[in-house]
Amino acid sequence: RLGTERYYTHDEITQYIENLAQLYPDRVFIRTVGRTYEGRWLKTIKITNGDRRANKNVILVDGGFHAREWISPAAAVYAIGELVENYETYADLLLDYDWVILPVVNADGYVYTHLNEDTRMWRKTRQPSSESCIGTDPNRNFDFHWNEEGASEDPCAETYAGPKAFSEPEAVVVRDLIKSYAKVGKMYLTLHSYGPYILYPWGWTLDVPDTVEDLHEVAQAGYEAMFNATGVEYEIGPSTEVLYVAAGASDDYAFNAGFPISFTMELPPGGQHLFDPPASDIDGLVKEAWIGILAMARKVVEKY
Ligand code: 0X9
Ligand code: ZN
Repeated sequence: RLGTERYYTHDEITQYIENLAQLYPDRVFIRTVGRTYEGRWLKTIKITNGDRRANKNVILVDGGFHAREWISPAAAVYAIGELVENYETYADLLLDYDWVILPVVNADGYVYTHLNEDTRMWRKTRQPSSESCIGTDPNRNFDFHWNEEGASEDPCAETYAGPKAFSEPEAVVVRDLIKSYAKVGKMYLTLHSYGPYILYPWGWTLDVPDTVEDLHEVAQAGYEAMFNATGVEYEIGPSTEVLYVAAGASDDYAFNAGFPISFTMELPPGGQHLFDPPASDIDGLVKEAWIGILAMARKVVEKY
């Protein structure tokens, strides 16, 4: 099992999930779901109870949309470790639900932030977007209110929406995952930093969905579990109200596609640039986040 004493590379994380599938071939499955711009393979890990039942409900989790938000893949890796290694503890959660986790969506960007101090704060993908600038914000690249408020048309901006919706292969991968689980998917959770926030739709408008009470109830379960465990106070609410309007993001796309629960969970800040908690903070942050994720998943299992 990967520890929480340091941040891992994309290769290490991929190796780890492949090892798990070899160790537990009857209940853990790896699927190659696409390739990044620079040619890295993106793989999901599906965690089941091994009963091989088809069409089970799904909780879909991703991390590493934004390259510099290293605590996000760390939280995804911790969730994977818990679900696989402590699987007896979560038997109730895996009875009718499979978990599908893509720990590092923007693998090219993640690798780039590992190069040196100067590249540490990179956010976007690595596909050239103009003569002079590189990268699109993968969380502005989805074809749901694409390039509307809170997204930029400037290829050099940190929130560049891309030349067209789904110009980024990494966003296409997440789109296809969302679509393939649109019928059975009950919760979509995309891990970011920094907050601490649990954000629910909409993020493209100040309007809220009809089912805002369901969204709030599940988020509240996460809030309470984490508050009771550590005293942390995640702010919960509609994305646009709590944070800002940002159209073309994956959470709104998943919610619109049919996931009744869709959250952006932004882990707490840390470090010099607030996106870079020191390695010594990883353990506390990811364990705390897991308590929240677990409480939200239990609420989802109870409701849907
Ligand atoms: O701006 C983002 O993409 C997210 N915040 S971050 O600091 N990690 O970049 C928030 C996205 C919230 N969701 C929507 N606005 N739809
Ligand atoms: Zn982010």
